[in-house]
Amino acid sequence: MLKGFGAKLKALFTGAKGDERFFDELEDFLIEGDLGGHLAMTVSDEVQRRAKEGRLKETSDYQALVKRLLGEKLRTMDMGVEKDALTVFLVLGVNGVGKTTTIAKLADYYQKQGYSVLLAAADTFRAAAADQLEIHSERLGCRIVRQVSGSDPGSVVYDAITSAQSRGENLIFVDTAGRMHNKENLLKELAKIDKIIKGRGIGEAHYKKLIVLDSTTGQNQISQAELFDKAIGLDGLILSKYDSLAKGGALVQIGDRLGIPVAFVGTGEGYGDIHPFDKDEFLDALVGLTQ
Ligand SMILES: Nc1nc2c(ncn2[C@@H]2O[C@H](COP(=O)(O)OP(=O)(O)O)[C@@H](O)[C@H]2O)c(=O)[nH]1
Ligand SMILES: [Mg+2]
Repeated sequence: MLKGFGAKLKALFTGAKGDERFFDELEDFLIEGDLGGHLAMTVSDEVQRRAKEGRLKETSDYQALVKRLLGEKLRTMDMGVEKDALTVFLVLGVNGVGKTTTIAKLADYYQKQGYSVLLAAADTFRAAAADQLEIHSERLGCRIVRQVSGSDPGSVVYDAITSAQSRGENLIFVDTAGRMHNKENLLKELAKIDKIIKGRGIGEAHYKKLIVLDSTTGQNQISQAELFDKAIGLDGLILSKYDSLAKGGALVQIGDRLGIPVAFVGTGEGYGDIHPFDKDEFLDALVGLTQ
């Protein structure tokens, strides 16, 4: 996994350094690490430039440079939530990426910090979706707002916000459909939900649109996210299934291409398997600065 990549990168820097072949090898290695051709070339060229200037001496100088170059491509975001206001997290993404599971994990994460959490079952397109969310709400001991399958997702969101406002709850997670009869329908529906949330008086500071991306599916995730971003605008992304990901470079590539900050990383199916994205720790592991 990540460690293997970092260890190999470190070994590469420890070995032959100066010749042309080394920089080709470095570029190939970065491509294999899922950084994508463009980023791999940029990084390898910059390493070559600095090496020729004689500014890279130790193995750790190489690692630190790559860390810095990749770090420029990744943004993080503050996912702190105010206790005396209502915050809404609208969770988006195509079917199967892990939206519902991620919501359950985040509900647990914030509940443990003392927040009151409400789940809104706005994926009314799939009959089983609200049931899946309800099972989580029972296990976690938090409230859920749901309606019969096929009902208007916007109305679920409206109900949820009204209900949370009257009870003074802190945090709503809105579970959304990842698929409808067609893409236009889905995006239109999401735009409607977005309008309802704003219309209920939830200001920008208390409203985050988060897309869940399945880290095992790579490239086509990027175009999907771009579509959602264009339709309603994204504030952050959550990488799911990071436990099954072979290489960490994909995250850098996704962050670079989308320019959207990384909020959380999901690393398994259990409630505890979600972590705020720690850029420094991630990059240290990626370039082999931690063992
Ligand atoms: N290994 C792993 N599996 C995950 C993770 N997040 C979600 N899953 C699994 O991915 C599948 C789809 O998740 P679900 O939440 O139903 O996706 P949704 O359609 O986007 O709501 C389920 O089998 C989840 O258990 C993760 O971080 N790691
Ligand atoms: Mg779901």
